Amino acid sequence: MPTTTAPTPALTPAGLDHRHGAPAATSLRDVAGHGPSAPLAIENPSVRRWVEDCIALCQPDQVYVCDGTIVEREALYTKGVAEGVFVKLNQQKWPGCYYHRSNSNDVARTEHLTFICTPSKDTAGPTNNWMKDKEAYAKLKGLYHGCMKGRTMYVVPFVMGPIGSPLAKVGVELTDSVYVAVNMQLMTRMGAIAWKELGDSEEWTRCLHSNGDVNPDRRYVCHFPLDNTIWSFGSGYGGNALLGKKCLALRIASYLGRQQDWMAEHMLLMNVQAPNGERTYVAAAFPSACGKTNFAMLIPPEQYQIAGWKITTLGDDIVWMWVDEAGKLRAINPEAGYFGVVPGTNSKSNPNALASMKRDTIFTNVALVPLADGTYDVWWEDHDEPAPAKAIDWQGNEWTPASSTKAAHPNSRFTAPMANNPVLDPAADDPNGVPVGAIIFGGRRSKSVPLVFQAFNWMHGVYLGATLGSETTAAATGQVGVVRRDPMAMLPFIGYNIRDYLVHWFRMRKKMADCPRIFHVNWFRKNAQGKYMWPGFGENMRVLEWIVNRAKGRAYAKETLLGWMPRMKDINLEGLTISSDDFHELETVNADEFKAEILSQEELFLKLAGDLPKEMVFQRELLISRL
Ligand code: GTP
Ligand code: SPV
Ligand code: MN
Repeated sequence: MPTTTAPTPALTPAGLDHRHGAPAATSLRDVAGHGPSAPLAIENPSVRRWVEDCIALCQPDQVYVCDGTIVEREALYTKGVAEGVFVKLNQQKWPGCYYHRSNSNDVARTEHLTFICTPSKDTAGPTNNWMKDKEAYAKLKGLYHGCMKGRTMYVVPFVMGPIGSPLAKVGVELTDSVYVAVNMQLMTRMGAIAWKELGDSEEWTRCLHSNGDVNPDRRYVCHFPLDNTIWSFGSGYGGNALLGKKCLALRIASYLGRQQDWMAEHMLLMNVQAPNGERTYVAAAFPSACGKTNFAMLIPPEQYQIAGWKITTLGDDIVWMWVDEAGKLRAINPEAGYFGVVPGTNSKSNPNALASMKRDTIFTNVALVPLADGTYDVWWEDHDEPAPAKAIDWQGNEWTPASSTKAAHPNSRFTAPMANNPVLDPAADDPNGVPVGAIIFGGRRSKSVPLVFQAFNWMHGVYLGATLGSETTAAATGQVGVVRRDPMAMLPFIGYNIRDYLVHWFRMRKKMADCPRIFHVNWFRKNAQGKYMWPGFGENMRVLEWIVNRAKGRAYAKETLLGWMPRMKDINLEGLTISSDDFHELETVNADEFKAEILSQEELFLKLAGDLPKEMVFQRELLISRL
């Protein structure tokens, strides 16, 4: 386990500047790849053997081993443009930026086609789709057989986690998608650096991906946690295809973390710096499309800026945490880029996200806007600029402001290197990570759930996380807007039995000398008119200030049946036009509504049936007795 050191002070972490300085090791000719029988430039014997096996199975025409250089990236874009995978955007307005439109049947994660594959169903548990590992291998081998004929296989070595971190993990993804190869270069520490990190080790994640024929009837995202292996077929989209992200850094990593006493969580990681220079690192778990990227890049209201408050970002989607020798919980962000929701992003809602996507970014499934000079611009709903007179929508159809459909898909995304973020935290690339001062859980709840409250203690906090409810979003296919239980915002990402996952959370407390305080937030409560009652975004700073002060043992809170809650005067509302009636409505806990809430938690309890950790039963009893 790493030792505790101060964060490194460099603002642009070494190796993360994707624009300059990378050695030009690749020529344009090389990116065309080599015939499959040519000797592979891979030194690690276990990787070489596995790649050879996959070549024999998938039968690509060409094999290309990625080195991660900027020259290579340009060559991959050039190839992608020639193949119609990418459209180069107007380079004056969007330097280094490209556009991609995925198949319209392939625009979000497909949770019903995502499997945990193990010998026994109990390892996967009641919340995952399960396939027997042998059956899954046999079924997918049939699909992979010859699937890369006429295509190039890209060999993508990558590291999840800052180089040199004891938690850093190497993966190798084989893919027939040039889009995936370039995305992996933006999202991970990709290329030669991964071979160096790996050395001769046989401990690395085997990631095999093919777009196949992008047919939802032949689409599988299969995880083999016992074999450190991921096989994904038939989808080119985000979490289904960029296998370092949800598949490795959450599903496989959560399984490894349970065995090795660390945690992989669907969380953002940020630093809150107070006017006196005091730093508090905050990790927050919100389900997909519920505000992690926005919160991680929060711009404090002007009065906070003047007073000297600063927010800096370490990560926006995934956090790995462990307990150091001093008994403190520490965290790193395993990723090196952002794969963020685009619609709704503008200079008011999230200027830092907007700045992050100004250059060297891939836009997926937004609207494409042809310009008079033959070049292209992009547009999306709630853009700063008004809608263009004419655009091509995410399905490839002509779109005008009069169209009744959306120009950009609600789950359209940008891929940007995190080095682009103007408020990137200096410790974002520190292998020793940062100490976690507070953990926040939050969902999208239009009713019942108050703005903020604090758990009584760790055990209660784990219960709050475990029973987290949220209305579903466009980030996964299926119905949008229905409340589902999403424990720790990890329902789609726990790589093993949820019973063991919850026990792991409870037990982690015993390793810590002192533990982070745990909070629950809801930015999405609506009034009777259906309007959000809380302004959200930058104004969330006001709630964050209270959280930080509580975590440091400074702010007041009253005891309620849900937990510790601020009174109106405990939150700085100066400059906000929120009446005391509105604030009380926002923080109201209605006992009858909470009875219904407890009943709806049964959905989760029933799934866990006889396997419910006893801490969960007791916390539930305590809550009921407080009602
Ligand atoms: P994933 O990348 O899917 O994991 O999503 P995420 O959790 O990073 O969510 P993101 O920050 O991209 O926000 C998703 C949507 O929530 C966007 O449409 C935002 O405009 C909206 N949103 C984010 N923060 C707030 C907030 O404080 N209040 C309101 N009302 N909406 C918000
Ligand atoms: C999410 O859905 O939580 C995402 C996007 O962060 S994806 O990488 O597609 O899973
Ligand atoms: Mn996410």
